Amino acid sequence: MKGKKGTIMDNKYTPLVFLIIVLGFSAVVIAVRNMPSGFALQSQEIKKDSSNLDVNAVQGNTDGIQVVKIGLKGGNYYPKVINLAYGKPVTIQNDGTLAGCAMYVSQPQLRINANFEKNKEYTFTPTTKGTFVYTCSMGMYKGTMNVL
Ligand SMILES: [Cu+2]
Repeated sequence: MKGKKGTIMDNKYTPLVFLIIVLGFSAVVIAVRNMPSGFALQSQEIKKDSSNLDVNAVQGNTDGIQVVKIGLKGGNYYPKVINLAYGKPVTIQNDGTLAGCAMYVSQPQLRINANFEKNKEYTFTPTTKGTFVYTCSMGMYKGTMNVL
């Protein structure tokens, strides 16, 4: 007389059913979170076609200032790699394709904290040599700066 058999079955399997639901939900969350990296991989393949443009860098050099235009292409900043001379001022400009959080360019080691929503350009002087990944405010768009 421990109640209906069905109720006992329910009690026994309820945690299992709950676990399956949680695992299923987790799988969906993981799949969605991996989507941006899928796009990034895709964009890297596209960029192979124009690989010499990727390692571009300074588009202008006026009055000793290195002028670099950056934008968004295939889910990351473009050009993919920017080579900069150490100790000389750099002016970063928006090529017109920056949007949303990509307007906020950040690189703590180089003390870059640009806001292209508010300003047309951003000037800084690289005083640390090395390779630095810069990102948007959320860390989702990426680009590389080499200070040589
Ligand atoms: Cu972002």
